[in-house]
Amino acid sequence: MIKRSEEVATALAEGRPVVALESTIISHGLPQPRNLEVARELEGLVRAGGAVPATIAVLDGVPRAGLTDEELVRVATEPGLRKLGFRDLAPCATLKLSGATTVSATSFLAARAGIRVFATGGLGGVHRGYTSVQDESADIDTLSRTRITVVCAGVKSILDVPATLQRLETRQVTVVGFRTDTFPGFYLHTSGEPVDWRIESAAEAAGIMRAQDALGGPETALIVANPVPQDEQLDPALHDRVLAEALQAAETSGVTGQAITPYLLEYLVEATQGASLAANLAAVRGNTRLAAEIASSWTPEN
Ligand code: PSU
Ligand code: MN
Repeated sequence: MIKRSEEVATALAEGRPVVALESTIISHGLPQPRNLEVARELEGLVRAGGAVPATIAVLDGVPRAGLTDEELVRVATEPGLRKLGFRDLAPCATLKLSGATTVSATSFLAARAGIRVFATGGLGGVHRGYTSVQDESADIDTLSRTRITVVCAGVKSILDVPATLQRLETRQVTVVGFRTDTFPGFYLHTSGEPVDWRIESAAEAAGIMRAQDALGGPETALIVANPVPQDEQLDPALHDRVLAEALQAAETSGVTGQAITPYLLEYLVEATQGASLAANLAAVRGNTRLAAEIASSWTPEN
């Protein structure tokens, strides 16, 4: 059902490191035409880190792990590409449609394809105003039942961060800070919320993955929370001001459901004249490099 590219299949068969990359960030999270450059750049960063990139998406009903450049172009430019969570995979396959995969669908497909490490920007989570709209990203549910390591800069700061951390605790998802004692804030170096565990190296992340397997129990994820460097973060005052505006604008225009995350991200890019985009990209780049390092530490031969 999942089509692995030859390069990805060979690397996995030979026990060489592979890093999964998601496609929603490309199709729905970043503006065109920059998104295609970024998609290519991220694959290059994985290679530079000694691993094989496996960008994941569904094309003409076929879930794929590892895309050709032509397929990457489709993900970045095809109009009307769907945004797919795990629950959307079966209908998309049956109707032979194409879509970009979120953290939830990417984690599921990566694990099924035999890939253990995945890099993204910021996870989905509990939205502000949860008590009235009950919008909690399916990312959390999938991570509570999928054996995958996700390297991210925390959860998107458009969310209710403390509520999201609480949900991750309830759902038994392991969260560690990479060289930090506080949970990163996506565009911001820190969200100010404490994180219970701190690690200093990719080798320690790989050690935790082995311990997860040795312990058994529910097949939960490991979140490696890697902050955007302080000097590349979005100015916190600008962030807070523009985010308040964005949330207000979303409410006024009645945007909800799947559309809310892309709406807010795009609003921030425009209102900060690209500064939020720069911080987002810095975060994703750092996560991709670290994911390649973790994948390299984790493979059996190392
Ligand atoms: N990280 C980014 N940009 C994004 C996303 C993550 O830097 O666009 C995407 C991921 O695919 C994540 C999704 O799974 O946003 C969450 O969407 P929702 O809140 O609708 O579950
Ligand atoms: Mn949602």
